[in-house]
Amino acid sequence: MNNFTGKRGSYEDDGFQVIHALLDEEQLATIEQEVEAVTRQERSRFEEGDFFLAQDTDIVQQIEHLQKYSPYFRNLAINHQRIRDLVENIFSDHAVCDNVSYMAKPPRVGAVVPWHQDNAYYFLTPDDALTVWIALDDSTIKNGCLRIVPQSHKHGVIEHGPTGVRGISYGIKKVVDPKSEVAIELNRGDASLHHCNLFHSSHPNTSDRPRRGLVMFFHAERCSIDHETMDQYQQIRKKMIDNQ
Ligand SMILES: O=C(O)CCC(=O)C(=O)O
Repeated sequence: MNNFTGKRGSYEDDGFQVIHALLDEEQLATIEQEVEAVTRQERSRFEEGDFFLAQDTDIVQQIEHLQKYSPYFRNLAINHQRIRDLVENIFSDHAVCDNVSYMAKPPRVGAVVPWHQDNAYYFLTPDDALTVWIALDDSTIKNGCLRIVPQSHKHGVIEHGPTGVRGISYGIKKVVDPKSEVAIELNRGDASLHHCNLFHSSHPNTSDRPRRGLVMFFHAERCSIDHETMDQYQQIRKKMIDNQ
């Protein structure tokens, strides 16, 4: 495993890119308050598969579709000019935000995220879609930073299957060679962008420090969704959630 600290990556060639200081302290503090406000909402408000506590704790580990539960995140998904400019510059098109999620790894209890490609969840053609992963804490190898395989976005979506992991229920079936992966260490406020076909994962948090990320998924307006495959996946997903 290589440590990519200090290397920014090239979105087009490597399938990822690091953006230093995307958000300032004021914006980060507001995001923290707004995530906190969503976590205080009645649990019954959350749709199935949108809200997960860390196993055997009452600590929030993951919230999907924050934009459904908060006007603040609805607005962030549409109107954050710096994020929008970054993404639309890559797409050369209007960007549509499908999901704003919160992915936390609490100290010592944060779980593994198995290797996956995001387009195995979104079914977009062409594959002009990406994730903006924003660090709310310094994100390091010890606390479970994102790991990626550079250039793995170039060969489409490969076969996925159930992982048994809550939240990231679908993962790449083939074994990923650990020598091909790099860890993306970020400071609080930095972000990484990754292409929707890039292999990525993360390890559990073995440290005493939290590792929280705000994760925004965008697609170019010219994309269309393969609804038939999406419906098949939704049925598999429902079974996976019911079995957990
Ligand atoms: O936060 C993580 O560890 C994984 C995030 C992820 O899967 C994603 O950004 O698509």
